[in-house]
Amino acid sequence: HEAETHRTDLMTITRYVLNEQSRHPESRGDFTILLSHIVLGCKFVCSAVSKAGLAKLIGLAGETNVQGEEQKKLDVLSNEVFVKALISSGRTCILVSEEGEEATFVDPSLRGKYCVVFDPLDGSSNIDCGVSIGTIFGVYMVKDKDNVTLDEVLQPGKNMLAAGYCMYGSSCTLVLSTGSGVNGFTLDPSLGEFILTHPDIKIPKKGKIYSVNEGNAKNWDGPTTKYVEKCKYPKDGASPKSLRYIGSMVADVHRTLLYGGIFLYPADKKSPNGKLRVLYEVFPMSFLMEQAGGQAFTGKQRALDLVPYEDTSEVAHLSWQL
Ligand code: AHM
Ligand code: MG
Repeated sequence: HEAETHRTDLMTITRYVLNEQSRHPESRGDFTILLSHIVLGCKFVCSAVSKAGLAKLIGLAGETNVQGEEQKKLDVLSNEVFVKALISSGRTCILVSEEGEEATFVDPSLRGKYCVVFDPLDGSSNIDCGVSIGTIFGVYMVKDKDNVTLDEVLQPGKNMLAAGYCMYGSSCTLVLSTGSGVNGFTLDPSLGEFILTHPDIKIPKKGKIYSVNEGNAKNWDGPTTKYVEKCKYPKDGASPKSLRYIGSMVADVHRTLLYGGIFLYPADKKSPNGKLRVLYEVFPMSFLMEQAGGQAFTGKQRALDLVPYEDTSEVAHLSWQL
């Protein structure tokens, strides 16, 4: 049957978001435009990452090219591409990137109503060995774009309008939530389009996997140590859980979303607030987790209730409960 071998009705990410938008008659397509610029950034990074192994040969980020010129590192390059794409969308007013020391305030002539917080290339320790890495982003909306201050992005994660990540792995997958569930889109390289492949993602109710950097165990607190011990030596006769840890948050979270289980980066004696950054790591991922039916906690409270401080290096202990 032809329809089974060749899908002929392709739900692209743009078509999907336009459909969603048509349910809000007041919407004027601004989010669709913003998203198409985020998607452009993701496609660029995907292409650059897939060529990274050839860096020495063709002269890519972080290496010296054939002309002997030092190339920009992949994370710096990715950041520049995202910043330029977001500004040129004409729909943003503040950008906060993991790569930038300070927030970028968009020139009034190009200003729009969205604030975007993002980590353009997360999982830096995995870049040079070809392991999955990703981009993480979250979107806030301002009330008055002509009068913006940093306070617009120093809001709890529950005020985000949308969040997502793109994973550069065996395939390039973009997972997005605009506040009504979570959907996954996979890049078809021959079309250059993200196609809906994972509609309405829900995290499995039970999972057999825990995901944590156990190398930090000597610095953990009592409850964390006890929890992980229980994963390995369950008292109730259940089978022990499996450990999977990539060290790329996007990949570890993606697996957790699809297979279930728990991912955690607990606080420890060395980093009393944990390692992950609230604004562009914890919030977007917690937003997606909740939208997929899961939970995200700091150990003390719901992660999305945290209020970030002006210091954008603010971090939090994060865990997703089973
Ligand atoms: P990065 O922004 O320097 O890449 O660090 C963030 C990454 C996350 O993707 C991942 O969850 C974590 O660091 C892994 O840290 P560790 O290597 O300490 O386990
Ligand atoms: Mg990061």
